[in-house]
Amino acid sequence: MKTVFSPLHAGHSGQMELVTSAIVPGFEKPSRAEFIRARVESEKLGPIIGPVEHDLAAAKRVHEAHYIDFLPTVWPEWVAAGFKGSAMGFTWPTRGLRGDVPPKRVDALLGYYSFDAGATFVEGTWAAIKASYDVALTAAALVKNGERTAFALCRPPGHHAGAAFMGGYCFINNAAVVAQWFRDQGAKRVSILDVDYHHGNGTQEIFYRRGDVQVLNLHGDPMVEYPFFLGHADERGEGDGEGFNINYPMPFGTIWEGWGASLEDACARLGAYAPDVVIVSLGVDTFEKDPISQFKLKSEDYPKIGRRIAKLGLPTLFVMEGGYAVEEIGINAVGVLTGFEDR
Ligand code: OKS
Ligand code: ZN
Repeated sequence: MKTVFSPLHAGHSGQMELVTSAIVPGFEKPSRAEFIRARVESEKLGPIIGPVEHDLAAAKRVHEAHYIDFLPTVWPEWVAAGFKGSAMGFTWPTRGLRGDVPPKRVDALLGYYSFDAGATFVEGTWAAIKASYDVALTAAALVKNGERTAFALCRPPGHHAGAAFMGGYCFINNAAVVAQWFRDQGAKRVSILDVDYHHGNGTQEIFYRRGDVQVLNLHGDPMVEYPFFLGHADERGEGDGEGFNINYPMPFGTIWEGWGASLEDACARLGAYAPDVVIVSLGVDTFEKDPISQFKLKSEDYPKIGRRIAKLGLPTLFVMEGGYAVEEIGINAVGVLTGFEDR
């Protein structure tokens, strides 16, 4: 299969993030994408091609226009205001505060447009966000034009980004963008299968009231795991979307036995939905050695994921999300893809 990749991701580097009790160097770092790209090459997965540039119209089909227009202004405004370091919010409009009046300072707007301080900007961040979006759309076009599958090696990731907010290393929701793009290109139904360790709260929010995009999410139980405030099993969609959002929260320590059973159920529901195309939000932070996650999948498990998805027999686009054990991230991510190709 073809991989779409842009070197512009590398400018999103050196950003800090807020975690429990500290501000630390971001786990979401350039070496992640470089290890994956190197493994795509060494495994001879197929050609690696650059992205075609797109305007932001496809992003504005799933995100609010004012949010998308805000993103490229962040770093220039941050610098103009005399701020240094990583640009991140520090005040959030939670319950009891006004979420409908955007303030006029960039540091305040960063809080207004986010749910945590995990999506932080440095000088090259906007260029990386835009390149990641272009990578996803370019890979989507390969599948639309008849390839059975393609790999969008996106960085930064996207699944925590909602219609009007960023968070959890995510700015533009690449998987949601391409799902909508396939609909706009004539697909009747699209399924998004999110196998990242974390719940894809942004993807769920974007499609929650829609029956034309099925969203299936396998993840750590939000009672005890980030993003904490969405991803429970009783969230099944609303209105036209009733029954088309399916969550599989799982406990810390989950191994292949339990995880694979959830995947089996998700694939059965996906097959019954009979979408025209499947988008896999491909996170490999389910890995036993992942530094920020609590599942215990082994490298030998990742090809099984790919094989099960391939058995659906549907056009499938893989969109990279999380995974922070950089030494093994390429083995695990490309393991899913070679498993899909059954080799
Ligand atoms: C705290 C961020 C906590 C975890 C973010 C998880 C990102 C991820 N600053 N999502 O799939 O991998
Ligand atoms: Zn994750």
